[in-house]
Amino acid sequence: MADLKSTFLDVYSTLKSDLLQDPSFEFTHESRQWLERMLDYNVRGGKLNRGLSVVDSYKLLKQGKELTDKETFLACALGWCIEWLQAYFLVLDDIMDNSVTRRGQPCWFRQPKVGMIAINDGILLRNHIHRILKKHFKGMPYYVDLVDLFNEVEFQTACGQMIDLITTFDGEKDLSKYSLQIHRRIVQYKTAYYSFYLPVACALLMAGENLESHTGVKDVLIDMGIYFQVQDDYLDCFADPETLGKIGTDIEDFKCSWLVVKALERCSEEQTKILYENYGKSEPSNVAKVKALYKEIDLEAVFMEYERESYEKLTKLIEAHQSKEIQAVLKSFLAKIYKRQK
Ligand code: GPP
Ligand code: MG
Ligand code: MG
Ligand code: MG
Repeated sequence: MADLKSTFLDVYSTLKSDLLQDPSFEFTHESRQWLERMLDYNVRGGKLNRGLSVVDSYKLLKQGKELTDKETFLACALGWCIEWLQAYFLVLDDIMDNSVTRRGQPCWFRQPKVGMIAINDGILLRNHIHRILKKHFKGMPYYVDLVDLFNEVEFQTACGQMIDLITTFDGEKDLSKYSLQIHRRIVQYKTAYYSFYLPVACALLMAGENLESHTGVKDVLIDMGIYFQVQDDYLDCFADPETLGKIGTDIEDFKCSWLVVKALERCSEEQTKILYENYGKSEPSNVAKVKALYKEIDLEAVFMEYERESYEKLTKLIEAHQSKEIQAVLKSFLAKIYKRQK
């Protein structure tokens, strides 16, 4: 495993150096330096779960057969395309959510001398995906499907992000419109497709499979992605920011978080009033009241129960699958996220 990670990181260096020498642009020393700093800051420092799982999944689909050096490189490069996509989303999401830290450091746009240049950096990160695909996959029979897949998933994510944002302020702040159904729709689109379906879809394409014949796999991955974002919502409020690497902003941002939906289900009339008065305000005293309320109605226990149930349900769905290879791919995903602390 340590070995795979170091191979994966070597591929990052290769891809980065290609991008810093991209013949379609005449780099100056300054612009090359900016780009290198921006990439190292935003692309390299995550958990790399999404990227590494492309390689893991591809190996499992190859039934444990030793990969050639070329196959390993390509699987890693595809994994990095997802990491680039993630970096692009996070740089922009942090501006939109007015976040403070990410991966244990200030959000990129909060760096002195960066500010709103971060928007253009996000656009560049997005373009890099297609520079990488073109350079390394252009001759492959699955190239068009790959480009189409990235475009499709990016579109779904941006639509999810749109509803995440517009539900927070639709003329006025109104908690009564928040429900589990709306939450599910938001997180399915903003998180599940790019975080769970995309890595497996990449591995399937590389293995020569047709994505249309794997819709059952897609459904399980989407459910797993929803569970993953519920964890993200939970951690936003209850995790130690030091461990999590980011400071939560969901309460301040009036987000349709799983926690607020569950709170609305469980609050007494009195407690609902407190929630309405304090949710979506940036003053620390308002945020503290919401957090105290969450503790009072024991949302931590509600989440633990949800987590247990989700694990059981997902395991059953996975075990119903005919192919042992696919089962192994899905189980390795679930094992990586179950009871995660960050
Ligand atoms: C996670 O939401 C969703 C994204 C990062 C997708 C962003 C999509 C764009 C098109 C920019 P989140 O805000 O809960 O994530 P986090 O808690 O990590 O900020
Ligand atoms: Mg967001
Ligand atoms: Mg965010
Ligand atoms: Mg979040």
